[in-house]
Amino acid sequence: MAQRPPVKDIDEDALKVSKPERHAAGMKAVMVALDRGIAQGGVARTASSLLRINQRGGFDCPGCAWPEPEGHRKTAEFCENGAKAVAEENTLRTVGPEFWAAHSINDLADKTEYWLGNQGRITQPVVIRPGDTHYSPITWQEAFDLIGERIRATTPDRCVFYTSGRTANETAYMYQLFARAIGTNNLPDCSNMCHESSGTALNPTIGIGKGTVSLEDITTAKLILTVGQNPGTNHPRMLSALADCRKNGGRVIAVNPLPEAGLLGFKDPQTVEGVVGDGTQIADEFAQIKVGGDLALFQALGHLLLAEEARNPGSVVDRAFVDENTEGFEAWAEARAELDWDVTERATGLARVQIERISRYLIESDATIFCWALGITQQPHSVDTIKEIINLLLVQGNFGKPGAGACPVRGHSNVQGDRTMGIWEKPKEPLLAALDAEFGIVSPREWGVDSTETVERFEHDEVDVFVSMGGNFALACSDTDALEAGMSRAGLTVHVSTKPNRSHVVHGRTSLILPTLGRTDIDDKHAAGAQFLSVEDSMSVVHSTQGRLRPVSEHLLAEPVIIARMAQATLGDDHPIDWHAMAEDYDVVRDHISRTLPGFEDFNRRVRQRNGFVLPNPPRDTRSFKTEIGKGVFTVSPLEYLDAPEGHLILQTMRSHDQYNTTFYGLDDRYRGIKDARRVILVHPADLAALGFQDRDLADVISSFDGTERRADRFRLVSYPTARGCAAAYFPEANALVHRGLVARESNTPGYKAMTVRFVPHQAYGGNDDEVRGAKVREDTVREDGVTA
Ligand SMILES: Nc1nc2c(c(=O)[nH]1)N[C@H]1C(S)=C(S)[C@@H](COP(=O)(O)OP(=O)(O)OC[C@H]3O[C@@H](n4cnc5c(=O)[nH]c(N)nc54)[C@H](O)[C@@H]3O)O[C@H]1N2
Ligand SMILES: Nc1nc2c(c(=O)[nH]1)N[C@H]1C(S)=C(S)[C@@H](COP(=O)(O)OP(=O)(O)OC[C@H]3O[C@@H](n4cnc5c(=O)[nH]c(N)nc54)[C@H](O)[C@@H]3O)O[C@H]1N2
Ligand SMILES: [Mo]
Repeated sequence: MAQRPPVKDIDEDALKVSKPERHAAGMKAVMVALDRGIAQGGVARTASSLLRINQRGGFDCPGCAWPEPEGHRKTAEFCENGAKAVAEENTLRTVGPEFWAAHSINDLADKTEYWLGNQGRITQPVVIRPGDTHYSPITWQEAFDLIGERIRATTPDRCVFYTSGRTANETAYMYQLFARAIGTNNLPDCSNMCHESSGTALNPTIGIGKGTVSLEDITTAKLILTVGQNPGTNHPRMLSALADCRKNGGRVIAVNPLPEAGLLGFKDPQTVEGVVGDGTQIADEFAQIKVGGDLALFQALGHLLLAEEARNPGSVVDRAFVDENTEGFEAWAEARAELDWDVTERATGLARVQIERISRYLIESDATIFCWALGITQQPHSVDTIKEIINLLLVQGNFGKPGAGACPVRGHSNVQGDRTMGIWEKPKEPLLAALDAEFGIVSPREWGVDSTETVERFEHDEVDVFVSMGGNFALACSDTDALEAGMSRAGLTVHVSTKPNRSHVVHGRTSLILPTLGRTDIDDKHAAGAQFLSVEDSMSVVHSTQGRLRPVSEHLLAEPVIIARMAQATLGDDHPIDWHAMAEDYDVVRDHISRTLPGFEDFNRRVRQRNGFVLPNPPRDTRSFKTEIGKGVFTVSPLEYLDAPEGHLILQTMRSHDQYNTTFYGLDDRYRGIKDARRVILVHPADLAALGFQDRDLADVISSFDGTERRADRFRLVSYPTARGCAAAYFPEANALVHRGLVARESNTPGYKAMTVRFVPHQAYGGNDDEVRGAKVREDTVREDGVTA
């Protein structure tokens, strides 16, 4: 199956490549951030919003879920990419009725995400019905009536309620309540595609699906391993914490197939040295691992720790902790007793000496933190890999003491909070029982569908109503072609959005776009006055967030109001849940939360405290583990890694520096030296040569899985210092290559970083690349070797 890439509005042949940078941030980052803000929203709006990011009484940065410091906050407690996220939302460009009248669906189908997102904020609700060629305005009431009618006309299991992780706590709580009041647990969310593997590994081993460290721990750790993440781009404020850790004498080890700028070095733009100096080195050790080789690395480290313990009893294993607080040590130790170094080196691509050196760092440290993100969670064996991280932490007693613990670095700014609020397709009985008692409803007990299962539902025409609370499901999930085709056959799709995106274009037979307020917008159309919302960061801190900017249109509704009115239109006015009261005053929602969710007692008072409050975290607070057996659990996993057959590479997909998931701020990936293009694949020069290609060649990419192939065309191969045998492309351009069956076992997270691919020279369809593919072939594209491409 070939994907037709909508490339008309991006001239991919404008690609420029320069040397990757070694430092992240610095003055350039500040300038880029200000430029983007001013271009979108003007000087005053930019200044007003940037000064409120992550400040008390301000709004939580919609960029990422990294926490804010408790004590002193800098005037500018944001990063280049947070500022870009805010600029994107603050834009004064608008998408009103004239836009929808001017652009038919066929026209929009040819646009890239870059173009769509750049059109601006959606100003009023629109609808498209069977036979229509264009979206056209609809009143809010008509839109809600249509939704209510369609939900009532079908069965609850044929309705799906997707959430993207920007949704605030109160909103998420109302949304899951709505789904359950209708009678379904079909609550897939972006977490299914993101850190689901982390929760799946952590719950049975440490009894909580979240990280166990605080921001202070990061700065006081003796050793931090940052594995499978690119903080310079995706969590830039994490770099100041890592730099502080090093200043305090801690060591940082980066494990990544790519030499990411932020991992190697950092210039803190908040300090004078950071602006003009050479910057701080971040990683003491860079382990350039093969994609999917982490489990092999961690098992080898376990082996080396145990070998040292055998030589030097008491020097490595925290005996008291292991005996008292854990279970399963002996079985794990037995499984790690033998190690095949040939296999380890082949699986990891690392030399034995380097793995031994890393093991010594571990042995020398009495306070170790493992940080990880998607490089770990989007592999077939992700859950086992994360369980192996837990084994390494347990054996040295790295829980519930300063500077130690597990740190899954979350993505969307409230993805963790959404799960806490009950957005989960596999809810636990205590949550459902509490909802039933509080609201007098009977929540369904049958589990619902996750993201990957939703793709299958679409494919088998089993979705009558799909509601998307934010996000861009069509592009974010796997198997783009099948998903888009399936989505466009669904009965009704409802997108609660801020800006146009691809999901609006490959919509259901009837489709609604409902424009909403963003994080930075003021939410003051309530009898009870202006409202605030709350979020939970990566380290379980719950705090308030409140926008202050005047929205670009008077027709926007706040997300809680949209949910309440959907619910009223669906369930009628005599339903036991008082939706109106919640929509009018978010304190009412918080009161419900405080009575139904553990850890939220007295929510309304505590959320108004200076720094909010921290949710209970038994491993961190008391070294206790609420697992089935009440202890931390060592687990034994068989070795697994990715091995591409001859002529193939393992392809990972990742974010560029200029994107927020499916939203593109620009076309540059500055730190990696890629400019003005996105359909590129980074390949090691030796692999390129071995495969018979040259730098900048155009290729079509074929992925294979389970005897089937997927194809995505016209990518430019770029010679790049990635690990051997691996390649890297950008998300979402490469999602068409991800077979929906390629998932992490147990968590069902797509294997976005685990594809087996081969390249073939790009073939122009019908011999005319320009006409059929929509891409311009420029005469003046000259490769570095002087050959005209
Ligand atoms: N500016 C910005 N910030 C963001 C986002 C954004 O798009 N833009 N997205 C947000 C979201 S939702 C999320 S989930 C996070 C994502 O944050 P990250 O996890 O940092 O996101 P990716 O860009 O997917 O980068 C994955 C990293 O893992 C490495 N990697 C790939 N495969 C492997 C492997 O097998 N082993 C190891 N050790 N490493 C591997 C890649 O080389 C890359 O450095 O960021 C959040 N923050
Ligand atoms: N190949 C590949 N695929 C991936 C990944 C990968 O690494 N590789 N990563 C996965 C991950 S980690 C994630 S989290 C998902 C992301 O999946 P999603 O969360 O579904 O996607 P986003 O691109 O973040 O959603 C962007 C849209 O959200 C809307 N939006 C923005 N702000 C708001 C708001 O305040 N309210 C509302 N209602 N809408 C808003 C805008 O209309 C915008 O178009 O993608 C996944 N897909
Ligand atoms: Mo994510």
